Amino acid sequence: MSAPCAAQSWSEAMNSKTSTLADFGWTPFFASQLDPVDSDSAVPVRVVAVHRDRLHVVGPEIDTFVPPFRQTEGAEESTATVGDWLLLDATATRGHRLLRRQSLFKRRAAGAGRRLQLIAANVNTLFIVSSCNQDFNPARLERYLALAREAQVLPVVVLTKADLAADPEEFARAAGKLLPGLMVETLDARDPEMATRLGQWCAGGETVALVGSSGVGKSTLINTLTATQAAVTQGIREHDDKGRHTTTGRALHRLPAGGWLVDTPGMREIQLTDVGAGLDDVFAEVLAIAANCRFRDCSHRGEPDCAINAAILAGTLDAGRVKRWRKLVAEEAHNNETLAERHARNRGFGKLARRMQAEKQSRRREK
Ligand SMILES: Nc1nc2c(ncn2[C@@H]2O[C@H](COP(=O)(O)OP(=O)(O)OP(=O)(O)O)[C@@H](O)[C@H]2O)c(=O)[nH]1
Ligand SMILES: [Mg+2]
Ligand SMILES: [Zn+2]
Repeated sequence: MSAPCAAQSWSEAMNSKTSTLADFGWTPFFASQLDPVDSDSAVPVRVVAVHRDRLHVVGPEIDTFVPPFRQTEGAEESTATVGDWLLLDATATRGHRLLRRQSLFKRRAAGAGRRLQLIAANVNTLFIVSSCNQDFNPARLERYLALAREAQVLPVVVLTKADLAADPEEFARAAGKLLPGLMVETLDARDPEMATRLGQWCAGGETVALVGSSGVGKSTLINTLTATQAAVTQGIREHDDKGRHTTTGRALHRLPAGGWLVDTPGMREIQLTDVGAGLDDVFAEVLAIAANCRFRDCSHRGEPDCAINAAILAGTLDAGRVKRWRKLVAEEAHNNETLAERHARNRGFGKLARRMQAEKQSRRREK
């Protein structure tokens, strides 16, 4: 399984000559996708960075560049992205098959066409970072939770600046209420000890990503998590395929604990779009109650026999949570409305307005 190696091979960076596929995040889920015919000749590699004209892929004893890869012509979602597992062909110089993903962060670009952007695949855990201060905001956390659910990634809420708060546990309790079984950690992001606290999600073969608003301590966390491998965050010199040296930032960073950290601009800019199913998950208890409203299309704004209203009055459902749910559902619907649908709706409205205008005029003539 040898291939042209870069100046500083990835396996060297891994500090071990006996690295296994599992160190790179390989699991039985991926192994089960190999055909018997594949398993002898296939070379599984993980995509650690996507450049315009090539993919940086690594695996045990392999660290190389291959051309961009799309499994199915015309299917954007089948384009290899950061974190993907790709089978190389027998020459180990180009992709041959993209393995099915365990999870996927994607987003629709704003504007006409709303092009699909793939952000990261096969992430296990999403650290949702907020602080024990005025940044703490249940609505924002719920958005990120919906995003994690939609992507099929385990969310963990990381509340930084615990050292500055009078009662950090108060924030942890509030966060814990947002989703049954939600894991919440409060910590000082600058404290090297916290790497141990987050260790279980950063261990060998695990892949983590971070989201959170500006100033909450994402960079601080990354620095603390990667402290003993400062070089990794600075980008490592590599040969490009023409033999020259270039310095490229990797999107997937190796953590000293053995895991992988996603650090791409896309992840930093991710917003809430296309998360319908994720929203239903995060607000499952609200949906369960709404199922008991008398009207299927109840807007829970004072209709008779509204179960949501009743639950709020009975004190079993938080009115703030219902408000946030309604807002997110409306936003989601707006985001997902295609341009064509928006035009159709506007046209429909125009037609209705014209018809009403015409009727009004004919009534006037009749008088
Ligand atoms: N006391 C204390 N300060 C922290 C903690 N976490 C972050 N900070 C400080 O908060 C400031 C902002 O932290 P950053 O790590 O730059 O925040 P960020 O999330 O990367 O922000 P953006 O890059 O703008 O998105 C820095 O001055 C950090 O030193 C913490 O847990 N405790
Ligand atoms: Mg930062
Ligand atoms: Zn209702």
